[in-house]
Amino acid sequence: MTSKNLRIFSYLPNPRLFKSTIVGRICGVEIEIRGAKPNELSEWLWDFDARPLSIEDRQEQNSTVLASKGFDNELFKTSEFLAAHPFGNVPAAFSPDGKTGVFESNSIMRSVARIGENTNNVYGFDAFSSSRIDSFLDSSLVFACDSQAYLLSLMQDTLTVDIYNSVASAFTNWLNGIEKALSNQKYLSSNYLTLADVCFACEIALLYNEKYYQDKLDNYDLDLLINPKIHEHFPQSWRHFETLVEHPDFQPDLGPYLRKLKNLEK
Ligand SMILES: N[C@@H](CCC(=O)N[C@@H](CS)C(=O)NCC(=O)O)C(=O)O
Repeated sequence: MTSKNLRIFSYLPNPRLFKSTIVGRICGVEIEIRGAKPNELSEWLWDFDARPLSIEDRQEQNSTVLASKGFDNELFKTSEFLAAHPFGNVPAAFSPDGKTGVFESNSIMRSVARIGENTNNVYGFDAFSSSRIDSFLDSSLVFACDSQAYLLSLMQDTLTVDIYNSVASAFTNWLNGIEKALSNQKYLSSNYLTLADVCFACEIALLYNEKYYQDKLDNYDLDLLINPKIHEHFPQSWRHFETLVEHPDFQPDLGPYLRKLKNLEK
């Protein structure tokens, strides 16, 4: 039996949100999702009761904040939203009563595993195995910061060679660790599937968005980070990613998302 345990507001689709929906499937946690396409969120009230802005919402304007990361327009964030989410980002999760905000996609995913009572030890089985999973999540966030700067610069047409070099080096460092981990065991943190694998697959799916901007990279004579050489340099990491994408709990999110991106193939 499942019950709605968590509400998440986000732009859709969003691989950072998929971390939670995949773990929701594994752990039998039903998640209430609110949101719309990225360019529609400037017409939404950012609140626990997130919704398309009504005329009254617009007049009230109890809080309006200039967008900072990934949005060009003004966003309507209520003061309650900003109290629950001091960094003001999406995905933004809330406890069912709206009183507790949980932010950062890795932490939102952890909260889903905790609500689902850690089915199949997806978040480890003792203090050390759980902390080891956290270690993978933290090292993924280090890469994700560079990857976000890179993708936003492609979107906003502000890519520089420094940004590219920084993400390329972060990607190599991250995958070196992933490759090493997979040389010892079947999954990243252990011999069974954990949050570390979910995070890994979703961060790669997000990076696939660089494909939309291939022409801009061509202008600078730069390669896509996800290029055919990846298979040669990081064979186990890539096989692992491809196996995870086919997993029945991953496929409903990652399948359609990646199919759309792969249709861009020349
Ligand atoms: N590391 C964060 C990234 C979240 C994030 O930066 N979200 C951006 C969109 S890509 C956002 O909500 N920006 C709204 C703003 O800055 O006002 C996570 O994994 O949740």
